[in-house]
Amino acid sequence: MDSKFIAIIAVAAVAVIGIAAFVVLSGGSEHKDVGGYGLEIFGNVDGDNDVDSKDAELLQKYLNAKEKGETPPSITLDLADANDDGKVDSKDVDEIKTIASGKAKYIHFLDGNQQEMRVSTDINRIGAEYFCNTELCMILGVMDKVVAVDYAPYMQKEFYFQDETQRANVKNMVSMNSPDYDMVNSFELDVLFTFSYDPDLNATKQAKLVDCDVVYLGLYYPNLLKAENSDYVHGILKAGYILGKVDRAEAYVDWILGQLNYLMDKTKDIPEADKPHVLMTNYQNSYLSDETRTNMTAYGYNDPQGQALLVAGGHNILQDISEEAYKSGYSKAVQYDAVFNDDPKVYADYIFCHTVQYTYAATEMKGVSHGYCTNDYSDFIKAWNFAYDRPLVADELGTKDHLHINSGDLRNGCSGGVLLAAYLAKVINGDLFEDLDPVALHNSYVKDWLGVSGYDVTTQAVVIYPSV
Ligand SMILES: [Ca+2]
Ligand SMILES: [Ca+2]
Repeated sequence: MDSKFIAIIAVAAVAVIGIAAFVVLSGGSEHKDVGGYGLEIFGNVDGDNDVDSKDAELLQKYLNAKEKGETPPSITLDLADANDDGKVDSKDVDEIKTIASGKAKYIHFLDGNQQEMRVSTDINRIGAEYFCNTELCMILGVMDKVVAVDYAPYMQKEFYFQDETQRANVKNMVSMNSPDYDMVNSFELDVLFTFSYDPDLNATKQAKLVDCDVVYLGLYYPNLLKAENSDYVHGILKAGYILGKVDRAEAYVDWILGQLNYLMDKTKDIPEADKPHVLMTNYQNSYLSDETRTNMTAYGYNDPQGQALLVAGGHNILQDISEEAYKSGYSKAVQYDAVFNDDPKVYADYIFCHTVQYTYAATEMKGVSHGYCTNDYSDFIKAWNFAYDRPLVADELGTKDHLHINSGDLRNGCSGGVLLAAYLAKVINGDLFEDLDPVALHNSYVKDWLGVSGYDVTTQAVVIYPSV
């Protein structure tokens, strides 16, 4: 069995892949209790997912009890020093009130790598890396402050920068995997939202970029199965506090969690034996796209693609090939005959092929043109035909419409895998999801959350083939 696996280096996967996210409802001023716990912003002493008056009241009670020598209420003491002066006292109560009112000058928090940061909220020039951070800036309504993006979103600037003047002026940071620091410094950023989770790379960026806070939010880890406590949701909320858009961030998180609950409510009772068997893979650098290759990527339990499948009510066939491979890491390379064989326990009813065109490493992968700036499906159709014609694939699936080629946007945007899960659910469990229209959901994400009006993914984007 060992020979069937080739370890995939996580960093390489990040460079090629990325993450996604979604949403709805214009964010009003209503304060949402988004549920969940563990938001790592200093001042969140009650340990839920916000910094609000309840935290101030709780810390005041704690201080009062300490002063009187009484037993204080339980608080998250590690996050109590809201003003970052090294002490926990009444000034932190005041600071919590200031944060809750949206007037804090700094936000003190742990980033997506658990590193302590204190970031100025005086932000006028934003740099955003990759699709997830760029889309988050759209969602939070701060796109007018984004002055620079890296290669991948820059190549899609017709979509991401709807304002023509801004589109003409936005700077291309090119590869933020190996940045040109002199160039990036010339853009005079106040904050850079990084995509890479490499703490060394992020530390180098912080050291080399002048007067710029380098913030790794952690959007790469949506954890769809426990989304409310994920780095992804916490990253959105942290950005809300940093950018003064808490209500909007909470509304978006509320939408994400609502969509996931809707999907999982319908799929949670499907008996394991009745779940469609699915290979979650990618098209490029694979047996499916290259006659010289014998291996394919299989995404497992920890990857958003594997999690989207579980939300959609599917059974991941990597689990049948190797439980250990399924549970460890994010993906494994498997030999084609580990999937396509006579073993009755290992079979695929469906195959979904993720694609990436513009990478974080600032390269373009040819032959899979897709996304929000093209409606030409010819690459996807060609890929679909090629993959289906590879030996054993047709025998495995039996029907060609059980093979799908899907856009990287479904994973690498800011929908946290929700859109991907919705498309998957419609395809593999359509009888359970007669009332689900993933295209309408996707259009809602674009219009109500990204804020792009007059756009229809059906006619203006390349998302998934065959269409759903
Ligand atoms: Ca709180
Ligand atoms: Ca303090």
